[in-house]
Amino acid sequence: MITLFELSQKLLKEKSAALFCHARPDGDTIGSACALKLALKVKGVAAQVFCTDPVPEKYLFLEEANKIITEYSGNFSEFSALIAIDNAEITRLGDFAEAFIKHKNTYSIDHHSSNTRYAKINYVESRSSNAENVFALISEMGIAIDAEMANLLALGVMTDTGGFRHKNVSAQTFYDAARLISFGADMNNLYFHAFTRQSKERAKLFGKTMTDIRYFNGGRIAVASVLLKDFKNTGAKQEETEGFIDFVMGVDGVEVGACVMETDSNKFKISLRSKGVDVNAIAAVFGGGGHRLASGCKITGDYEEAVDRLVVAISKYLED
Ligand SMILES: [Mn+2]
Repeated sequence: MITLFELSQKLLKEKSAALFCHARPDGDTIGSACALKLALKVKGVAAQVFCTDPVPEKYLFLEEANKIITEYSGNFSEFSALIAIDNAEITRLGDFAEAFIKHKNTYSIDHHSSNTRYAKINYVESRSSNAENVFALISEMGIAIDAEMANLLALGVMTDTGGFRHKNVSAQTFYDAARLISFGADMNNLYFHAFTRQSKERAKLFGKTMTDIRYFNGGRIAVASVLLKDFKNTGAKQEETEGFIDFVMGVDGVEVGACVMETDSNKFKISLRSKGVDVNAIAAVFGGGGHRLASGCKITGDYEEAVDRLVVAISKYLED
């Protein structure tokens, strides 16, 4: 693999760069792509950030997030380099994947150990967030980190660690976060926008959903359901159910949690979480998958039947 120093020297020789976030963009891909764009501009490398999907409303408080381009008719040959940011696989680039494959000078800067090395130049370093890789890269380029860059990078660190709560948090995470604060990152404001603030519609849906959590197997399995009528009654959007499952997992005694979301009439998208049981195997029963402690699947049919099938499948994996 290319070293950070070699990567920094190569990038500084580029004339222009198109940076790509991944599909359904999160704070890490947005923050690290926008920060690198600003850094490259300081060194005279013209740069633009692209994303196949729209930026979630909650990140639009950051000026740079508003400048991310989602519709583009060009073929990117006018850019000397294409850089994928936080994309473990080429398919994550969505509509831009084809142009990326065709371009002769491509980079991938990522922190997923599963990265498939689809670019010509791959810099993959396993850190808690990709923002930490970009932070190290910008520092290596000899660029002074300003408050705007620090904020963008801190957003990445914060969101990919679930607000410094996930298992991926290390001393290095806090060390990088501390330095970003010293460069002007406003952690309180970032946290508020990334995790606290919500629409009235979402607050209403959240309250209703948690009031009606259903428990099975003596409370070891919890099922939170969000049906089409709940979206209609509250006015909340499907993407606003993010974080629901995490709340369910905090309930005492719950070992496996499921969030059953009706996406279309009698079509359910299930998110599964566990404190030990292999929910990847449970999701596989329904043709889904993911990780051992977090996975997902889809079930079609009557709601009660869907919950029934799901609970039966989970019960088989619960140890006595
Ligand atoms: Mn990431």
